[in-house]
Amino acid sequence: MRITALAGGVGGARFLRGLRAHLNRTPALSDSTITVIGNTGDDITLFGLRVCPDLDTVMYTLGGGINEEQGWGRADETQSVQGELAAYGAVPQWFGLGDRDFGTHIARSQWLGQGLSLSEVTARLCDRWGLPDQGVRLLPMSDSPVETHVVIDSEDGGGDGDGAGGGPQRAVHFQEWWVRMRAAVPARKFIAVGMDRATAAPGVLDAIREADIILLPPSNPVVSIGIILGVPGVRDALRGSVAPVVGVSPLIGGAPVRGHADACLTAIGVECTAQAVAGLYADFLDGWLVDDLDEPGIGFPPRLEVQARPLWMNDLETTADIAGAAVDLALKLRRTPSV
Ligand code: FO1
Repeated sequence: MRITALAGGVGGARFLRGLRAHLNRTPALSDSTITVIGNTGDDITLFGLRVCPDLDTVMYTLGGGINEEQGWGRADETQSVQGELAAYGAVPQWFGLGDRDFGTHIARSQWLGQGLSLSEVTARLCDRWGLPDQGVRLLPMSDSPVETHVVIDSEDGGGDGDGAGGGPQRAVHFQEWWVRMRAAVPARKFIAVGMDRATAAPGVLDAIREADIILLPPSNPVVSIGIILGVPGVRDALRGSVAPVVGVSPLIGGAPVRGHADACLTAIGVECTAQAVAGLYADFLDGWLVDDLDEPGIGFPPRLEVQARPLWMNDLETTADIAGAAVDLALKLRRTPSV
């Protein structure tokens, strides 16, 4: 079976690892392939190197190299290079880059500099991590650079405003808002810089059109899934897909499982509920897994098949069960073509 998933960072990557585990333990599905369409809106250039956090998080998590307790970056890390950069006063120092992780960014930047596309570079990096052997293909959503920037009030986050609030605004890179400011200052708007010139990377639209089922892992609906949906053609392909689209709520009982999805949803004026997130996807979503804390019968878009089950991805086994429930719901929706 061909599965296509749109994924962001840590939550998405962990779900995908559980999905692979579920497929491997299910004989009828073990030869299934997974095509991941990865968010590149979090990408940032630091010290002359191109860093792709969401692509790397999926790659390291599936490849077994992830720093498990952080959910991002490499296991067994050291910070010698960052220490040297700090000694030279090279900035920024608020984004933690380990020595092993630098290897990925140097290789990526070298190959991009030689004219390879981000897709080609990502495929090379994933080869090392054995993703093809797992039947997993990781595609950047676009080969042209797209960066999420966040509009905040100038006086916030150490700006030069007059402190009176409602004054002038400024835009900061998503990573500065997410990491340095810990998303603690109100985001007034998210801008996907470069999206107006972006096209879907090779294979992205076909991966949606040719999928047997399409899954939305519990990634951030605004700055991960939402950015991928902004790539020309992606949303239309999802709307027109024969394959059922099943998502997993990133919110449990009205709170994000991790990260700052609540701050992101507030910024776009959307309630922090499983219902409201389903509403963001209502034009293409067929099925939606919510936690038992969220009442499946109330406030969801009509015709959406909602199922409640525990959604805490505590360990690989539990995550495989959640992924299995999403696959089973999609297979059920495949059998009952919408009238
Ligand atoms: N997140 C942090 O909270 N602090 C960091 O210093 C940090 C460094 C970092 C380096 C490489 C990488 O791939 C991810 C990193 N992240 C860090 C996580 C990153 O901000 C998020 O994973 C995504 O961009 C949002 O999903």
